Amino acid sequence: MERLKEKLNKKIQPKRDEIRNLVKNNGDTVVGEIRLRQLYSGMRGMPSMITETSKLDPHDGIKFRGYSLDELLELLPKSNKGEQALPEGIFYLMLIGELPTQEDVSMISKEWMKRSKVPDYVFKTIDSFPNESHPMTQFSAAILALRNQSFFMKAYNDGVRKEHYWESTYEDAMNLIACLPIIASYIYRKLYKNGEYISPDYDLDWSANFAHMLGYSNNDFQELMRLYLTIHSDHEGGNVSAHASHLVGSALSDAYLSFSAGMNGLAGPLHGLANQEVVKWLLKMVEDHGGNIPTKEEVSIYVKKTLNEGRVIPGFGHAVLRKTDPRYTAQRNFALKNLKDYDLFILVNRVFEVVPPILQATGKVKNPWPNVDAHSGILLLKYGMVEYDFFTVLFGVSRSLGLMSQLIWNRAVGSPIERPVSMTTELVKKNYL
Ligand code: HAX
Repeated sequence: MERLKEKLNKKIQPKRDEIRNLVKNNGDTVVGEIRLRQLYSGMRGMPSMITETSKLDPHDGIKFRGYSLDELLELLPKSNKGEQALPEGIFYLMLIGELPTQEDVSMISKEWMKRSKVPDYVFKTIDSFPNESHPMTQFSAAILALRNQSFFMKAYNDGVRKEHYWESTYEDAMNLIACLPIIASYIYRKLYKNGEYISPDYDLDWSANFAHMLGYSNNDFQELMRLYLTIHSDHEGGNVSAHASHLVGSALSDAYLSFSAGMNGLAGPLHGLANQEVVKWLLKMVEDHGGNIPTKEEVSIYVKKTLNEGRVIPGFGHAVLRKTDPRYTAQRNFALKNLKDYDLFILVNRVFEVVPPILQATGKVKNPWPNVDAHSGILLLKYGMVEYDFFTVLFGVSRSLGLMSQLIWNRAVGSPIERPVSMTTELVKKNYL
């Protein structure tokens, strides 16, 4: 058994015992109450599942196994070619529950390199899509095609015992994560670079190799990729991509089915697709101002016009957060250091000053502050990646780290099939009013 799997193995039985005892001794403890309004408002605030990898606090933002993003960007091992934390490290933390050493992260980089073998039929699946198909459609379909290699599916068909489910799920999860940069970069090069593909460089870390296969080999872009793939990796269990992935996985669907489901949720404009929507919206604003960066007053008029058209301001608001997203701040810090004079960064800052009071004034928006998607796109544009309809795929590659850690743990502790109860309005009125 490889070292990471061995380490995980040692953590599993104590966790199973902990959960069994907790439920046995405290199973009737009430952990929340449900209001009628929550049934009609997307289950906001309802505690309904366990996710060990990370927890979102409305005011403190995301914590991964108890560590804030700021702390982790300091504490996680870095590449020897830069200052950014490596996403391999956050994966280790989410999976094992401890901070990794430099040796741990290089073990993961090597393991993913070793596992990054994408069968030909997956490329053929991608090739069969017309170029007009959104990159997320092609990404999700390619993940499904990859499913043919599922170790879990094979083990299940061979009658594996429940307590061993996690082992083949671990194999699938690691293989899937390893293959995603190849699949994503293949889609990118097919759509935008005349199908001129770039072979992996096996000496690089996961992010730098991904940047290299996309066709961006300069150090700054690789650093951006490390940051990007770290900060988008997980956002507890209730967001659409995590929840969709969890739900589908709970039926014992394998890692490929479960992750593809998550990606279909991420592809929605209120979730991960918001990163492309932000760029589209910003560029249209510039275009409408004759190619110039609009003034604060002009931004304000533009924002109000968007709202009057019955549209949302992309990149602002959140279902849980009630302050500026720390992932926004992490990207802002990167921009301040590396591209502070970039005109679109100046525009993003202007939008940040203008939008919150306008959203507050509507009297209905619960969180007027920017989320992760308000910032990510312009960083990529600055380094020459201008094909913004691809940006959600980058988000998806990163999200695999969280969703796959969650799935492995769900299998390890034997999480049951998810089956909440739905109501009818008639029943709500009859039984509760
Ligand atoms: N612009 C305009 N109106 C907004 C808004 C925004 N950015 N954010 C919320 N609202 C509106 C809602 O549409 C809702 O209006 P109605 O009552 O007329 O339906 C009202 O304010 C209350 O919404 P809320 O409770 O504050 O927000 P929700 O929890 O319902 O929704 C969303 C959270 C993120 C979906 C929402 O803020 C939004 O649509 N934001 C813009 C899209 C976006 O940036 N999405 C990415 C979110 C982060 C993420 O998942 N990244 O992947």
